Order: sequence, then C-alpha cells, then structure tokens
Amino acid sequence: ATLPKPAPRQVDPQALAHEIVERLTYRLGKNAEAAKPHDWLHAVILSIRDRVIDAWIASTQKTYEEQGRRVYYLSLEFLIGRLMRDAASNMEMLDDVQAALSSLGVDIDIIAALEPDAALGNGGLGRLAACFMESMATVDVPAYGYGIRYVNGMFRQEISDGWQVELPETWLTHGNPWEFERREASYEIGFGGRVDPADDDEAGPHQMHWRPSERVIATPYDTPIAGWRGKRVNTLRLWEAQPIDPILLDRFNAGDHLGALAESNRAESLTRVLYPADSSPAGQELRLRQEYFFSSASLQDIVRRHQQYFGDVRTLADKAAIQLNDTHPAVAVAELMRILLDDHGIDFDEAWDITRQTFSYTNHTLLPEALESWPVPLFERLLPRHMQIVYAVNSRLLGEARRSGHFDDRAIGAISLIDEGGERRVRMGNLAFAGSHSVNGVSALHTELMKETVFADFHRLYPARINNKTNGVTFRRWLMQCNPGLFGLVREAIGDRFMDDPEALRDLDRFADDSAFQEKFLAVKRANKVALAELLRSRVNARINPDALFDIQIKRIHEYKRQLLNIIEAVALYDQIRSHPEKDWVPRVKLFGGKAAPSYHNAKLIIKLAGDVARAINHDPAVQGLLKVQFVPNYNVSMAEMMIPAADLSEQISTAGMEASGTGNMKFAVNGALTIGTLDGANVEMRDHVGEDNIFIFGLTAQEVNERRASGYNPREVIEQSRELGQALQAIASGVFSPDDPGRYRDLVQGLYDHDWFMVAADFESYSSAQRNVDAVWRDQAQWAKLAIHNVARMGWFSSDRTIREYATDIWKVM
Ligand code: DL6
Repeated sequence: ATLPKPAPRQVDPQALAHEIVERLTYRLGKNAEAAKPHDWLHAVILSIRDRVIDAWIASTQKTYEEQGRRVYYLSLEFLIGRLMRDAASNMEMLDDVQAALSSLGVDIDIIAALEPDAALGNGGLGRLAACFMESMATVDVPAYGYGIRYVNGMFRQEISDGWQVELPETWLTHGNPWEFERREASYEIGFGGRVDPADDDEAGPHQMHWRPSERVIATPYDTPIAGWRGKRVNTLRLWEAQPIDPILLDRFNAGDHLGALAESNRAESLTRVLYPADSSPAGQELRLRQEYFFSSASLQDIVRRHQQYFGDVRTLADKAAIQLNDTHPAVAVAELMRILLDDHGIDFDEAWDITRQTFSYTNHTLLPEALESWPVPLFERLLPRHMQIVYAVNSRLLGEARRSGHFDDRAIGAISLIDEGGERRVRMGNLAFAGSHSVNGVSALHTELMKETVFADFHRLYPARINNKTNGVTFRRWLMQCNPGLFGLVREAIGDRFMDDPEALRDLDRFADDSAFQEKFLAVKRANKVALAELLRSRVNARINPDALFDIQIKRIHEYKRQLLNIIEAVALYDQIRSHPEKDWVPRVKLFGGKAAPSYHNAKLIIKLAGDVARAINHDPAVQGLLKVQFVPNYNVSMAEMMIPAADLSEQISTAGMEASGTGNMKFAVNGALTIGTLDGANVEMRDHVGEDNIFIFGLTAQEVNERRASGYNPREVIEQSRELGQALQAIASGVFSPDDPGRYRDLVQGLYDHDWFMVAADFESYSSAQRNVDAVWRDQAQWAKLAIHNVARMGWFSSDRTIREYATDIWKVM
C-alpha cells in the first residue's frame, strides 16, 4: 500500500508566520501574547527543522536506493556553534523567516542571540569537523558524523582580575530542538574484565571471548546537518552514556541512597565534559574511556547498518569509509578488529585487510606533547582484548618491516605500536597509521613535515600512504552568513555563481582597482567594525575607534601561536609612540581572544599579560587615539562571526613548522582582512593563491627554525642586539605592567632569554618591520582596499567544499 506522505510545505512569509505560531501553540503550549523570546526561538527552529527533516528523509532514502559507500567521520570534537541561521540560510528561507518574524513583531537578531553556541570542541580541529559536515552535505557525500554529546562542552571563560576563570557551559539548559534521541539504536559498551578463549568448537585461533566487568549504554542523539540549498541533509550522531541500571533499588531501599545511584553517576560522567585539552597530553583515564566509548558505539552502529543493508560484514570496506579525525578515535582500529575476529569469526589476515581498507586517518599536529599514547597497564586494564589485538598487529607490522631489510633497531622502535622508552605506552598515532590505507596532513607544509619527522619511518615502509588535504572552511557560514554586507556587495558585483562555486570569487579581481568599488568595500568593512565596537562596548565597556586599524589575533592561547610576540610588539610600539609623538602613527586597535587549557600555566599568564598591558596602554593619555589593546573574553564561534568580518589585519604568526594548517587564517582573508603571518601551515598556500604582494610574510621558515635550533640558537644574543626588544622585555620583566606583583612575568621573560623554544626573539625584528610595512600600506586606503579585494577574490580554493571533494575522490572513493 502507498503510505501517505506529509503535504508539501509552502515557504512564504505569511504561511511561515502561521506555522511559527502553530508550533508555539501546539508544541510549546504558549500563545503569542505569553511567549518569551526563548519560546519564539524554539518555535522558529521547529519550523525550519521541519523543512530540514523533509530533505533529511529524502537524502536517507536516496542513499539507501543508491546502495553506495557511506562516509563515517569519527571526531571527538564538533564545534558547531549556532545552527538556526545556518540551517535557514542553507534551506534558502532566511529572508522569509526574517519577514515572518517581523510580521509577528519579533526581532530575529534578538532571538538568534539566545541560541546557545554548541561548543563541543576545543578549537580548529573541532571547527573543521563542523565545516566538513556542512560541506559533505553540500557536495552530496552520504555521511554520518560520530561524536560525543557532552553535557558541558567547552568551558565559558570569564576574566576576573585579568585571570582566566573556567565556568561550565550549559548549552542544554533550554533543551535542544535540533536533536532526536534514538533509544532504539543504543549499544552496550564494555570496560575491563577478562578475556577467555572462545568456547565454540569451530572458533579460530584468534577468536576470543571478552567478558567486561563494567558496561554502560551508548544512546545516540541525531542532529540533521543541511547542505547548501538543502541538496542533502546528513546526520551528526552524538553518543550519550547511560547506566544499565539507573538506580539499584535494593541498595536504595536499604538506605544507601548515594550508593544506589553510583553506577548511574559513573556512566553519566563519561559524557559529561569535553576534555579541556588542546595540543597537550590528556593523561587521564576518563579521556581513554571517552575515546573507547564513542569509537565502540560508532563501530557497532556502522557494522549493524552494514549488515542490515548488505548482509555480509566481509564487504564492509566496499560500503563504508571511516575517517579518523586525529588519533582520538584510533582505538576504533582495534575495536573493528575485535568485532571482526570475535563477533564474526573472521581470520586475522582478512580482518586486518578489511580494517585497513575501511579506515583512513587525518593527522592534525606534529607537537610531540599532543601525540597521544596510553600507559600499557591502563590500556590493558580498561581494554584487555584490545591490548591483545594491538600486540598481535604489532608483531605482524614489525615482522613486515624487518623482512623488508631496510629497518634497523631504531627504525623498528619508531614504528612499533608500543613505545618502549621508559614507561611502556600504546602509541595511538602509530596504531592509526598502521590501521589505515590513507594518512593525510592538513596543509602542504604539514604533510611534508609529517613525512620527514613523526612518520618518517612509516613513510619508508608505506610510501604511498601519506597524502595531503589542505583544510578549508565553509563559505556559507564564514562569508554569506557572518558578513551579509560583504556578501551582498560581492553578489552585486559578480552575480550569484560564487554561491555554488566559491572559486568564481575570482571574478572579483577585476574590481580591485575600481575606486567606486573600493569605497563600497571600505564602507562595508567600517560598518562591521562599528558593529563590533558596539558589541565590545556593551560586553566589556571598551571604547574603540572604528576608524583605527583593527588588528586581531583570535585562537587558542598557546606559546607556539605566539600571542606573546604580538603583545611584546605592542609594548615596543607603545614605547615608540611615546618617544616619538611627532611621527605620523597609524591608529591601531589590537584585539586578542582565545581560551587557555585550564592547566596550561604559561598560556594563562599570557592572558593576564595581555590584560595588564592593555590597562597601562589604554590609560596612558600619551597614546590615546593611537593605540589600544583589548582582550575579548569567552571567544567562541559566535564571537568569531562578529570579529572576523570586522578585521583589517589577521595575525597568523606561529613559529614556522608548528601550526599544522590554521583555518582562522582562511576565514579572515575571505572576509577582506590582510594577513600578517609566517610561512607556516596553510599560510604558505594562502600566499601562493593571493600573491606575495597581497600578504605580509615575515620571519624564519620551518627549515630555518630547525637550522637555528640545531646550530645552537642563542636568544640572549639576539635580544641584546635589538634595543626595542630588549627594552620591551625589560619593562615586562621588571613589573612596569604589573606594579601589584612586579615579579609576575620574570620567569616568562627569563624563558625567552634562556631558551626561547618558539623563536619569539629570533622573529621579533622581522615581525616589527612587517608591522611598520602594514602601517605604510594602511595610510593609502585605496591601496589597502585593493589588496584586501584581491584576498577575497583569490580565496575560493580554501572552501571546505574543495577539501571534501579531494577526500571524497582520493581517499573515500565516493565521487
Ligand atoms: O586541522 C585543523 C586544525 C589545524 O588548522 C590547526 O593548525 C591544528 O593546530 C589543529 N590541531 C589540533 C590538534 N590537537 N590535538 N590533538 O587541534 O587542527
């Protein structure tokens, strides 16, 4: 029988206004008079969501009918931010929603600001995963994102007396209208216990029976992710941990009220918080438990779906491509092996082939402290069966390497899945590499460095495995939605083609010299700066001049990202302005934003320093109107959406060789900011695309950094040769900016004199002179506009649609 289908939906403002009121009434139980802003937000989301669901069901149907390969993107982080505008814009109903709401007397900006910023990630890696989800839907790749539904995502940062304070972010307080709980697709996840030989007579030599001592339930919540023009809607499936027995009634009745809930609390704590680390060792059992929990749930789900549609698990690799987003889900390699060996009785070699054909792995960092490894005793205690599998895989891997005849003991030690130097540890990067058919870096430079450093020996063993996929960002969110002024201007100039083909932005190049266009371009930028200035006035009571050059550095606070270099340069500039007030200084506002990992002492100290320096500079009448410094608290996706469109200058100044790619750099440039940056990560490719005359490059290259380190870099000598740098450092170290605690920055500065691992001193002169070059160009506003327009025009290649097409073609083979 033909089942009835829902009636097609109309999209016109009037029909939409009716729908919104209907949702308000029948879903939320309120009438328009009683509705609070949160109710309106909820009702609007439900109306948008219904359209998304129509397209979602159609996409699922299409995937099913095509019987093709699906992509599974496993990531411990998805930094999605707000979804309302994103979804409405991608469903091409944003204008109608706006009109419908205004006919109801509701201001869309007010309710949009109430939507929580879903911060299920730390930084670039998590935001990349969110851009990829949107691009996979846009380019019509059937994909699932798998992650964790943290109750408390990234912490809320408050600045108290200049210091970062971390507070829990409660994004689920008002419920989450975007998600659907799918209890029917729950799985049991085991931990600990023992492993017995399989009791079945027909069991193969590798088949075992794992008897976990602890079990929790993984329950999925699905969020639909709509691609551009609603072409496809994919699923983001986030797991929540639940206890098997929510309450132990016998214990409760015996009076042990807390003990009765202990199991429940233990299970729920698994998915309670996002691990607050970024490029630093997690080092906690809970983190490994989280990694296994979501990897196992996702793998069980993928295998179950495969069997349901295709029957035989042996064909998994033909129908499933699983991308490991960094090493956090690397234990999935061992989990798939376990499922194939123990649950399906497949022999070891075949299981290993299936596994390697199914997985691919993206590396996002070369920082040694971020390369995950787990102490063998911990791994063995939590995952005894997986430990056996790791050993078995390792013995084959090392056997293969030895047989090739090209690997001495050092090289064998380097590719081993077990780090034998000191405390024995399981190396997750090596497990991910060994278990994947493709391993990619995220920018051309990073990929080359991967081949030369962390994976040099693996690269010799499997020379075809490493490939590059330079990151990208979605222009729907990072141009069309966050910068409607620039979006409208571009559209007026070159038409709509770039909306579907970002590389068509290139047509804008011919307007770079057009003075009328330049003026309009500068007017849009100024309007964005005024909006940001107003926001900062209301948030932090900052008064900033929209006609000054807005110089912005927003990203996680980390020594390698060198916020310190920027602050020291601000101090030196401050000194220069005071010494030479007669010079024609360019008025500048330096804005900083970003969070420090809670246990990262120096990063927190750098935040404090930014605040101390800001206070001194902002209160000094001698530099009034010429220099201002402001640290913007609680930097998140929504704040980025305000700051990036308002930036004139984008600071991408990491020590060369240390930033794998960067993606903020791309967002700034496509929003018409000029970049001051080192030849690091994707900055290198940005220079190639925008042209070296349209970007301010400074500093040592990655190779030069290595050479300087190898030849005995002496920062003290460098500092002694630069009067400006020396004076700035002396001022900071002696307490000029911290009279309440003059020794506060002594050790920080001493570190620069003694070792300066991040080459702040080595790059200072070059950075400072690049900044004066920035001033010179800024003085000629037409020239500045020309360069900025070239940047917008030439950034099309950095669309995440391009990146995803490359993954889809080269790695997943779904295009
Ligand atoms: O690939 C996304 C993003 C890059 O743009 C950044 O350069 C890189 O630092 C970041 N990596 C991480 C790795 N952290 N850990 N583990 O966040 O990835």
